[in-house]
Amino acid sequence: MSSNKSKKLLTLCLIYEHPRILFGMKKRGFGAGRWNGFGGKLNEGETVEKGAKRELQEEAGVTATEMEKRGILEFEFQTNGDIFEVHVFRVKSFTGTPTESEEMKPQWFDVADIPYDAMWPDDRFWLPLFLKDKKFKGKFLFGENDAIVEHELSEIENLEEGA
Ligand code: 6U4
Repeated sequence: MSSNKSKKLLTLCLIYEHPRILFGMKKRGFGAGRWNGFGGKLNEGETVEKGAKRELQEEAGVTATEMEKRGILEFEFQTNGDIFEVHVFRVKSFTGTPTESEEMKPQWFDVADIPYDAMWPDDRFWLPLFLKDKKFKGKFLFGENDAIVEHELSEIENLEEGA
């Protein structure tokens, strides 16, 4: 009967090679119709890094050869009580060519031309920090129509696992 739900861990990978950044148009499921990074849930027993790399491979068809954790974001949805902890990675190098998958249509964008209006509304808060190579931690509370009701965001020096 309790409406308490446990936090679900998700990954989010952004390939950023200044001045271009790769987003995928999500074709189905959670966040469909939005430009997003690549990522998703972890498989059982998988580390966060491994899960991030696997989802990038599955959704964009490329293999990360150098990646770094840049942020941890918590998203809470008032409408259904879902809480996600999203670990955000910067992919600095990769092999392969971004290829459309069943879930995502990849496209390069110039950092001066980021399609914020067609992205999750939190992205315009934290993506500028990501693009400046900062590490960050944040919390976003979403209400009706995925509008942000409350948020906090800070730059940090160290990202501890699971914190
Ligand atoms: P499956 O079961 O794999 O089809 P799906 O509905 O595709 O699940 P999921 O759960 O695999 O989605 O992954 C959701 C993705 O969306 C993750 O990479 C994290 C990302 N994401 C979730 N909320 C976000 C938000 N508010 N802002 C953002 N990315 C978000 O930029």
